[in-house]
Amino acid sequence: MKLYGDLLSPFVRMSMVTAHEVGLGSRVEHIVENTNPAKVNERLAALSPIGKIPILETDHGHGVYDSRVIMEYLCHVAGNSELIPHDGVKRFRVLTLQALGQGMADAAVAYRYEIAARPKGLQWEDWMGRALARIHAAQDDVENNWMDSLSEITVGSIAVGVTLAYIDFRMPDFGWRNGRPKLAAWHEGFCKRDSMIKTVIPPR
Ligand SMILES: N[C@@H](CCC(=O)N[C@@H](CS)C(=O)NCC(=O)O)C(=O)O
Repeated sequence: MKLYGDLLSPFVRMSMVTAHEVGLGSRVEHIVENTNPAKVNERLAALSPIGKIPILETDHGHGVYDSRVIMEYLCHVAGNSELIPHDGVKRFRVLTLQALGQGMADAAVAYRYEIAARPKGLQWEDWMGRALARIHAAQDDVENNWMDSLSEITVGSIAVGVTLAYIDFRMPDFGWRNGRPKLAAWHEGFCKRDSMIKTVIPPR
């Protein structure tokens, strides 16, 4: 299997962390591929008309995307039913936590594009403010309502943990730990996991 993308993308890193957590780290070849939201990347476009990273190319040459589907695919290949439990109540709790972590990543990436990629005259202040508000609301929700679920390694805890690491890297002054001591303590431990150490964002 090949996984296309840059570990700087939280969605790519979530996929690679999942690969390591289910024991497939050595079977997934990571191929560094960058994207620009205003340009087509032909290599990625051949595997996905959407052209966003990550994309996983299976051993049969099929493209699997997006990160949510890749994470499930990896659990399926590994025969792992812990990261996405089968049981109804637990399953949808985990999948909702994953959506919460990925929604936070969507807002953080959108904010980043707005400040780093969009020409100054075209930036929209209210829209950027809304993205930041979404990130804060997601973090408050995790602190207040999801700490029990974070105690287990699932696609939900991976999505939240990797997104917070992305925010630390791209928005170091965001200060998300202020007023969120439980989340801060949990994240410190999460970042020490082997899967996080093996996927650390290369310096640039
Ligand atoms: N929902 C997608 C989001 C992926 C995504 O937004 N990837 C960004 C990088 S972080 C990307 O490829 N951007 C390039 C583009 O928008 O063309 C997923 O979960 O995989």
